[in-house]
Amino acid sequence: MTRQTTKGALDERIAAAGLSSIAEKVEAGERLGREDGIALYGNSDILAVGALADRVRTRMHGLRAYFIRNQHLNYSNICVNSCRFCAFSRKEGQKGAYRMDIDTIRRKLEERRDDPITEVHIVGGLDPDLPWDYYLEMLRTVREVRPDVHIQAFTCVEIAHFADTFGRSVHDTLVELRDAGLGSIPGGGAEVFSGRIRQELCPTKLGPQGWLDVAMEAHRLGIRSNSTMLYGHLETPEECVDHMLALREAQDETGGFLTFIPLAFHSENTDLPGLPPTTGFQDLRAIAVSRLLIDNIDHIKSFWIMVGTKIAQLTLRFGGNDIDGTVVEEKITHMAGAQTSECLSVDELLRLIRGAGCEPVERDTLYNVIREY
Ligand code: V47
Ligand code: SF4
Repeated sequence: MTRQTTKGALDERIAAAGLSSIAEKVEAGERLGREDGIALYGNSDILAVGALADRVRTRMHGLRAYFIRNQHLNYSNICVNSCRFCAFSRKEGQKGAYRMDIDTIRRKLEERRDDPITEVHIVGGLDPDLPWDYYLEMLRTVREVRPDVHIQAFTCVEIAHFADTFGRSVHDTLVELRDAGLGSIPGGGAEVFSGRIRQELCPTKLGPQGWLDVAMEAHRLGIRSNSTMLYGHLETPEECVDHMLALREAQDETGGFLTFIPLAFHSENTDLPGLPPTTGFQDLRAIAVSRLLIDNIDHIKSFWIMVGTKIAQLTLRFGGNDIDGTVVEEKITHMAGAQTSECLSVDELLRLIRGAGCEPVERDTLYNVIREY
């Protein structure tokens, strides 16, 4: 079949799915609205929705698919909050609680000193007993052991916790962290911005405006950050669309978000037991709709740890252009029952990307190209 006929067949499919007017906007590069987002969420023809998202993805990135060599470090799971979706956090003294001292962190980094990673990704609980110096020391230690790696550390929620606990402004907190080695901020803690969901699942957590304020303050200081959305629990399509649009609006103002990552909820060991795992359709839809709605964040990433390698591979032709990286030692999803391995080799990442008909590109945290394969 010629390329033209394939396109014709796809157009017919998109029309049959009732998506012609959205497709026209997509072709014209016109911004989609809230109603479009809701219609896309409600459309059961995932191939048609995915085809539209793939058009945008190929327009922006061709067939390039990014990955990174990184190491994750979850330094403490002791947390003042008790988010109902979280299986990772513990109270001090509770079974399974842990806190890494600086020597342990140093050892974990040294164990992988010979791996050519370009990023250390650090996330933890809101530990009430760690002093401010601990965080600065942690960053300095990473810099000392691996002077060349980019440190992506501390979600907006952790940064707001530091500011509150240590009596500093968010601005000063960020400046001190940056001076100690912080390069950028991971996207966690955004969850779903809906007030209803926050009340139900994480009432004491930093709210949506607080999360956005920290991210935007960081952007104004030149510190880039990621963004996320936790889905597959109690959220509605409307709440997901509103979440994506709030991120789009913030991005219009600062341009500081590097990527958007939908995070698939895992219910095991959480206070939401029995919620089924997300389906393949849900995972693909979150990627596709986000690619179509969030037109100003360059990259859409699927986190293979959460959706599994098979779905992560599919997302590359449903709007996604990044499948994260080698990872190593992820705790947050595994404590919630994720069955995925804790690391992937570069060969496996290359095989997944090539198998999807895409071109592997190794990147650094800021999406500078390290190597094209
Ligand atoms: O904020 C918590 C989520 C986030 C569960 O920036 C859960 O590249 C699924 O920040 N099932 C923290 N998800 C992780 C995070 C992250 C992860 C991957 C990539 C990036 C990035 C950042 O994990 C939390 C929350 O949204 N989470 N519990 C759970 N049971
Ligand atoms: Fe604490 Fe984060 Fe878990 Fe909430 S999601 S309980 S803030 S570690």
